[in-house]
Amino acid sequence: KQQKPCILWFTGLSGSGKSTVANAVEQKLFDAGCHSYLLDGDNIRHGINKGLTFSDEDRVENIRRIGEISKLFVDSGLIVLTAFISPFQADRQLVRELVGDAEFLEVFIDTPIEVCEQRDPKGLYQKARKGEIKHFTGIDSPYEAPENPEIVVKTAELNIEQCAEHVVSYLKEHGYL
Ligand code: GGZ
Repeated sequence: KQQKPCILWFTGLSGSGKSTVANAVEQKLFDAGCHSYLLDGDNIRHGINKGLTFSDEDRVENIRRIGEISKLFVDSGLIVLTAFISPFQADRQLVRELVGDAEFLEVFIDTPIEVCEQRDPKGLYQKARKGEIKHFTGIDSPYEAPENPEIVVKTAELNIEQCAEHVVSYLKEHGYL
């Protein structure tokens, strides 16, 4: 199966649907016979990045390391999916420069914060509002939306299947699949 290695760099607020859409895209890639790898909080923040906090400084380091790891996987021929808030434009830009513009596809999971807060799957927004969690993205820590993302996904308007199909269509139309 032909595939052009690249990174699908998902970015968006907590509860925006990054992991959900990334998982659905990965399933579609698998069904199409592609080799891919998904990096997310479960295999990164609990593993190699254990010990990093949610301070601005540690978020920068979190994303830097994820960028380096992603590059290794891309070099090995995989389609890499990453699902991190990655709140800072400058850090995402650094990863883009590291892996190369043609290999870096920024996927903005564009879900309004009101919707994310309504979903609140882990009750984190509620805790952040009460001040029980500090530096929570969108509440008392910034999120810088992408200025020129390759792909925009509106999870409040489309279902998961439609969101995943939108991403896969981009890959097909631009010669990655
Ligand atoms: C944002 C936090 C925080 C704070 C814990 N701010 O919805 P989740 O739970 O499963 O995903 C969020 C995850 C964010 O980790 P990332 O590595 O993606 O962040 S970053 O890219 O900014 O480094 C959330 C949980 O961790 N979480 N505390 N203060 N999200």
